[in-house]
Amino acid sequence: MMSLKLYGYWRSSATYRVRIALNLKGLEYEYVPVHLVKDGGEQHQTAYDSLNPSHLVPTFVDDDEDIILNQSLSIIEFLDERYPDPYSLIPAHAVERARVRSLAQDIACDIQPLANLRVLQSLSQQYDLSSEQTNDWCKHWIEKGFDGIERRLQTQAGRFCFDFDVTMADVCLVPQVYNAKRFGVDMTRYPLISRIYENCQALEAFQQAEPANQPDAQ
Ligand SMILES: N[C@@H](CCC(=O)N[C@@H](CS)C(=O)NCC(=O)O)C(=O)O
Repeated sequence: MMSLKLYGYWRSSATYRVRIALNLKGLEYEYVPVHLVKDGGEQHQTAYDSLNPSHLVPTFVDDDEDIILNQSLSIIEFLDERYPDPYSLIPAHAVERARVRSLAQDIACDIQPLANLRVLQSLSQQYDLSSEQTNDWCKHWIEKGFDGIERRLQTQAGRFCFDFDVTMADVCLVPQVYNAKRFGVDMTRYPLISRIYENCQALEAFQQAEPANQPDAQ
């Protein structure tokens, strides 16, 4: 029996980040789908509540070690420290580490939360926004975030966000681009982000983590 489990949803960008990291580390894991929409959302039901009282995916579980973790960035950092091979997703040098973390947070803290399902549900149910308006809302915040990231990448990007190594920043960027496309963001505005996205997509670890390749994909 596999001891590593990932509770997630195919289209969740936070889950997608952890899938990429697990694949890059070459770790086998059981993927446990949590349907975020069906029956009011399985993330709110008792079975999942005991694992993650925040009612968000992903949740990472290691049964052998009795570890239950939420927050994709914390899970990725944990995996990076626990399984340093075949290479680190967070560099050793203090300044580089901080730069990788800040780019990851540009996405995970400043973009994704604004387009989260519960935010969109609140905009439509409490504030009566149409689906076209909530779509525009998501596009607006993704574009604001990408405008800054594209400019920052001009000073540092190589094959990936930081030169020639895949880092936690790329692991966050790719799912956010997937999400941006879903909301109709014009990616030709972001040539560097697009180039890095394509370079990552050439790697098997990224391909296998794609939403369409998950067992719960619809
Ligand atoms: N900061 C969290 C974000 C988690 C999160 O927002 N997950 C979304 C899917 S990407 C979710 O579970 N949404 C369910 C809901 O809004 O009800 C992380 O990085 O893990």
